[in-house]
Amino acid sequence: MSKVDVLLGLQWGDEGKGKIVDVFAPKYDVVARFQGGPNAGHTLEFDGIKHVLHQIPSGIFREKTKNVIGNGVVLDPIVFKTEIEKLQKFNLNIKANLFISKKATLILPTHRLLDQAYEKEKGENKIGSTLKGIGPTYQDKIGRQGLRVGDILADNFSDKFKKLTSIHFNILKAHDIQYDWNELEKQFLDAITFLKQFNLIESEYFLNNELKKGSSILAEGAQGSLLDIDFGSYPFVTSSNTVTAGACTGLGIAPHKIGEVFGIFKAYSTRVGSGPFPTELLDDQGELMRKQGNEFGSTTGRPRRCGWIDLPSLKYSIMINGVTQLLMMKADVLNIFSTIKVCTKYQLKDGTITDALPYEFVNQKITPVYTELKGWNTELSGISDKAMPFELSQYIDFLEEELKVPITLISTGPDRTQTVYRH
Ligand code: 2SA
Ligand code: MG
Repeated sequence: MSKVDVLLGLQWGDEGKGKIVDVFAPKYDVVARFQGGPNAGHTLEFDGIKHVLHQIPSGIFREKTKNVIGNGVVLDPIVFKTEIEKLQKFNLNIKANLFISKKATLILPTHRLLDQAYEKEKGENKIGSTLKGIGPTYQDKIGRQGLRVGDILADNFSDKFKKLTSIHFNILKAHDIQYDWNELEKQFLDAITFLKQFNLIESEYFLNNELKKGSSILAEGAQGSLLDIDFGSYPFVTSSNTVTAGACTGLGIAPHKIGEVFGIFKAYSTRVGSGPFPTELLDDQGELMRKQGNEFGSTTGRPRRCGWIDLPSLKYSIMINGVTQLLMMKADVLNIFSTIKVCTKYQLKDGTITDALPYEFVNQKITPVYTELKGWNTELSGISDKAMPFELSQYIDFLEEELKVPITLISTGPDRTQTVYRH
């Protein structure tokens, strides 16, 4: 029997998962999403065109790849419809290649309104959510009152929809949120009709049958490990398990069927939304990194916070995920820096030096302890493993030594072709 490889981000998201899934996709028969929803923005670039996918797995551009939206995902039918319509001009065989779990939870327009209301209520302490309704939808799932994709096929769907939205309206009464329900409801019901033409399936059977047939499956993570609901910097996290274990529950795959775990990280760090970020650069260098790396949210356009690489948090992610191979993205963004800093340890408020993440991570100021390395200060386009600038090799060796996992791929630009394989 074949196995499910997992590919996920080890930082706060936007590590470049979209590009890598696209590069890896030809090796896999199936690409599956196991958590998150339209809060994700996976950017793929090829043939000079940039594509941003929110809910559809990144294997959709490959003719022979089957794509699965798993039970762990929260699906917004309205966003889904828009996304499919945008893809129509590329003549992809979407209807044949896309499969959606009946057990995936539906995002209703009222979930988006609730997301807004809760963020507003939190004021200064807001999570900085993407306002896509992610938190409120997972709340309803866990609260056992959510609506699922499979429900749209039943006769009583509109009753269920009315019942849940009336619960939401009661909560919204206490908040000052403006909306035009007639319009939102119409959009939603149109999108539900649209959704019905796709393959709505028991995806756990589908995936396990594919494994029995010997198909190779890639589980594609969204957001990042440090945004995991259990292990991230709670409460500044997303509302799902973004780590490897989430692929088991989000797809119905047994733990021993997990194969390689690819951990993606950027050669530096970024974060969108609120929450702790020990190595954040609030100066010109941070600004330079943002500009150089074009660090703006692909879902919301928000500027991303930028800083140096953070090894204590990477080690933590590697541990929780069981990472077997590391993939380093956006090395080219550091071309312009003559010195590159690596945070190897944290200094806590009481002076303790540690490379572990303390429980109090969220509530105390952490001072990074840096090791400085010389930058390569040269263009990386067209380089190969054999002809890598010396300082870049040194940077990679240093990271491998610290992280104890091989770095098998370096990305030096957004295009499929700007990829260097190692080992
Ligand atoms: P949510 O909307 O409830 O999941 O927000 C909770 C926190 O999770 C963060 N989050 C993200 N961080 C990075 N990238 C994400 N996706 C988009 C992208 C973000 C964008 O790929 O660029 O366009 O702004 C993502 N999704 C959620 C979020 O910032 C909150 O801190
Ligand atoms: Mg992203």
